[in-house]
Amino acid sequence: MTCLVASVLLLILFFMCISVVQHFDTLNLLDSRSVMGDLGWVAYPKNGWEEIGEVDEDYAPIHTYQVCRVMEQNQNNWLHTNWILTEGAQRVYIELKFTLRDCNSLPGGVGTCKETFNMYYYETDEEDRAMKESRYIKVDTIAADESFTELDLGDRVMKLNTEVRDLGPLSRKGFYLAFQDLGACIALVSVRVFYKRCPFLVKSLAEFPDTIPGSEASQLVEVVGHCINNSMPLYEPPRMHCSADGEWLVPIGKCVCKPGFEEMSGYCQVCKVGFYRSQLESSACSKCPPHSVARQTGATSCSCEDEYHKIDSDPPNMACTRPPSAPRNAISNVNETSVFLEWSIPMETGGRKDVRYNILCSRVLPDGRGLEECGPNVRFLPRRVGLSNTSVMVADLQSHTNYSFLLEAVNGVSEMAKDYTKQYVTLNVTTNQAAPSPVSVVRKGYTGKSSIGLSWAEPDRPNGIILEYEIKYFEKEQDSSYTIIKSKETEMVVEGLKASSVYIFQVRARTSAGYGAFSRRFEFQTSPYLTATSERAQASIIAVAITLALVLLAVVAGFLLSGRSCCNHIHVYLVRCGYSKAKQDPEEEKMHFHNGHIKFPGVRTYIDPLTYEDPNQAVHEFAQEIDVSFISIERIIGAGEFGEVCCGPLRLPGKREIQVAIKTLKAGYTEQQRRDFLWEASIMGQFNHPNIIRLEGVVTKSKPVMIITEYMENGSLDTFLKKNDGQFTVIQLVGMLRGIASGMRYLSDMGYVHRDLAARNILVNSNLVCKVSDFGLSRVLEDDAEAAYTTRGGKIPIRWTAPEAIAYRKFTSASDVWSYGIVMWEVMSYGERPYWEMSNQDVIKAVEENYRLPGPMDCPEALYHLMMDCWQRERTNRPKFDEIVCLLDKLIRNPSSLKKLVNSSHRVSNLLVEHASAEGDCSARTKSVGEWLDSIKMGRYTELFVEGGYSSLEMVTQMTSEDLRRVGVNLAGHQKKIITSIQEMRVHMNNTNSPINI
Ligand code: ACK
Repeated sequence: MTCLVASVLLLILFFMCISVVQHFDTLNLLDSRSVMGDLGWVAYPKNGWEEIGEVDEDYAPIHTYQVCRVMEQNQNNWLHTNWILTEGAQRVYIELKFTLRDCNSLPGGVGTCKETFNMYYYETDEEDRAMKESRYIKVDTIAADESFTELDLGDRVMKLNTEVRDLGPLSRKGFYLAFQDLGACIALVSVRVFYKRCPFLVKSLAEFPDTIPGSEASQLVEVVGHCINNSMPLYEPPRMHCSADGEWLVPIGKCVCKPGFEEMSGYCQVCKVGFYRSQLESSACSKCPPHSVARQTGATSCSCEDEYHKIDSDPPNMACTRPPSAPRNAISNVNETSVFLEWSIPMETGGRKDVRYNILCSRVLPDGRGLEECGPNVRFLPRRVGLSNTSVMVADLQSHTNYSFLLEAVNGVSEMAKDYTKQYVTLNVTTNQAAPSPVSVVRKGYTGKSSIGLSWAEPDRPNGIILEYEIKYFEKEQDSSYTIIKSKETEMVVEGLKASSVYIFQVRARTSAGYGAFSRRFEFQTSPYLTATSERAQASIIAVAITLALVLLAVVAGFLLSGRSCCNHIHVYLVRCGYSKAKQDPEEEKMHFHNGHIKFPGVRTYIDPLTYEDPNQAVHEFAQEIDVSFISIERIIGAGEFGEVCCGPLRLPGKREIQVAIKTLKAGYTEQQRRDFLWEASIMGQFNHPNIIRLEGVVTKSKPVMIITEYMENGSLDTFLKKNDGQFTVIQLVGMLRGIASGMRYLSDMGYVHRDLAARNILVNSNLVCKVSDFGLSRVLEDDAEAAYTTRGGKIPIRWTAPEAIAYRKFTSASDVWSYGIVMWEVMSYGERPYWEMSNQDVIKAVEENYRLPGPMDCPEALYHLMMDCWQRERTNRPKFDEIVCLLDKLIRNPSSLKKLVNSSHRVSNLLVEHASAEGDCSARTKSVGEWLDSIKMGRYTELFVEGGYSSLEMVTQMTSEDLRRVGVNLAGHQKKIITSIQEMRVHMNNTNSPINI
């Protein structure tokens, strides 16, 4: 026995030379090797475990406990540690290093020899040296991976075992460990007790404190970060999740420097004098734009120099501006009593694009007696003030009259420039043809309760052939609203008047020279009685009223029968208000209705660059021109549609150097190709969101033309996933999906429909942040009638596109949600091609027949349910992007909800699954009786079912054939079809314990 003990000791000395590597994430609660004095552990009975007092080569004590009573019966030797404080950890790890003797190699044979020992623990809030074994709970039986023999001792071959066990959830202040030997030959060389911790971290300007993981191995502890000095949260407070392994996972949100500060080397530095930073979204302080200054550090905006101004809606990076100079080259063109005025834009626009023109019209009084402002009868087309074009038509002037027109240019800051003398250009004009002279007398004819007959004589000087008369009338003292009717004759009956009321009438004649002046006013009163003539008129009014009432009734009836919802009522109301276009024109609908409600002014909306006549203007409205000398191209990273995609540093003066991606337009392009290329920049430049690729600017003033965007180190998502197949945790994948959904929520809130959402169009940066990119395709689809089948890639992205968008180009945020479902599938299958090698035609057909992609391998059921919801045929049933973000957040917060994987029957690799969608998750909707009957083409019985009291599917599943007959399903074929479906539902409910969902 002494020999055995000695050999064990030899081995121990050898082990002491092996240094212990400690992970920085772990914190020791006990390390028997680092205790300098006596360990003070208690052995019972005394002749069981014994401590071997040795020192290593540095004379540090080695605490080794050994026991080797293998030849004796009934061994029960206990070794208790001291009280170990948990320091708040709920789960601790115990690392044991020990050697164990192989029983077979013992000289006397196996005997009672054991090759295992037991580890126990006892939790307590205070020190308790009573050591009652009954209080101890067993952690595990520890066996050696390798035991040593006599031979090993001879060869000095080391067979040190290391075993780690974890303990939790712990809830007391401390605990004891105990080792029970039942007759083995063991040397316990070291015991280390530690816990894991997510270490203090600064990420995206947010500090996350040391965090102890939760007690469950799968639990993530959400920690809200604290923004560092002079920074603040962007959109939402930054969050990280501490895993049981002491790792920080799934960063959400971030901090950014406050306005007036910029990020430099992980800190927020104040903007220098002459620089400013106004928006949280912009990254660095910018130099004050022309004609503005920042005299203090930390400026959030720059103030304008004297005589220069800005209006609230001017972007912060816009120069300060001045009012414009006068219009130039004004000319007039007289046509009878109309004048067409035309001019050129002012020499000096004041640095603004919002130059508008106002016209002041004056009539020169006869004999040069001065000027008189043109009255309200003169018409200006399109209008008199706020003209954006450089021409106007002035009509209904008097003939043979001198006029003076003042043309004035104004812009957004004209009102603010109080001291500025307005600059005009004057045009003098003489009309050249005489209009008829005024009608001198108007007579009253027969008069009824609601009508008055009028007659008049031709003007004294018609000055040509009279084409028609205009009769203007209004109720006396109500001249703010009047009516004009026309007549070719010199008499007419004015109808629809009030009884016993006084009306004012005026008449004027029109010839090819224009209108003459109105006659003076004539007052006539309607009668209080019904006359024969007016009775006729009344009768016809009643007839019209009845007809109108009938038409209205028919409309309302049709409306109710068609079962429209209250939303359609809103539409009728809008039609009446003159918004009928909103319904007819899908684009208009987009403008007026946003997410089901009217979009209010002030909510930022995406502006279609098409609304700009000049595409160049659109580009420069939304994208900053960058001087090519600030860019260095370092290498080519890919091939884009219009030319190579490169990367390199961008060094803007006064700004930190950043790495950018550079899309180039290849030489020999047509004007159309240049426009199409820059189109993307006009769109991208309008967005500002952490999950949308950021546009830095454009180079259009030199060749090649370039679009500069932020650089995404990991390239496009599909390639990235294929390269890293199986490398990410589910939580990391969900984090990526959450980012994409958040970007899409922003786009849909802006009213922008992407139309080509796919993993290949998502870019990934070094922090695994995913950003939506590729804003080029949408226009092509919009304009090109053939585009459903010929987009720039040759085909519409059929596999990613919702059926209604393929069938009739109904592209909406809901069709983007369908594509998002496909992206989810791509992500969860690490970049697999949707529908594999199926042809596009087969894909269209399968989707049409309600087949859907099966769940990817190892895909959490909750995610697959969400995908299936995105693929609802009825687009209004698909979730909205904000619901998707909300759901993904929920899953991230509660990762155990991701544990249940998709049932293998939903993962058939060569078959698609029939669409029956989510069971029991928060996004699933319970199918209604009507929807179920529709799905089996028995929709005609919906009303009978509901009237018969079967209003839910739960009730329907209780139905018998007799019940069916009772509600009124009499045809045997129909009964059979419905009963079969009910039986299927019963099976489904028994299997899933959940209601029937669609
Ligand atoms: O998959 P990739 O490496 O990522 O190859 C394509 C290629 O250019 C053609 O589009 C890559 N690419 C495009 N934009 C960027 C960007 N902003 N950062 C990094 N790579 C980009 C894309």
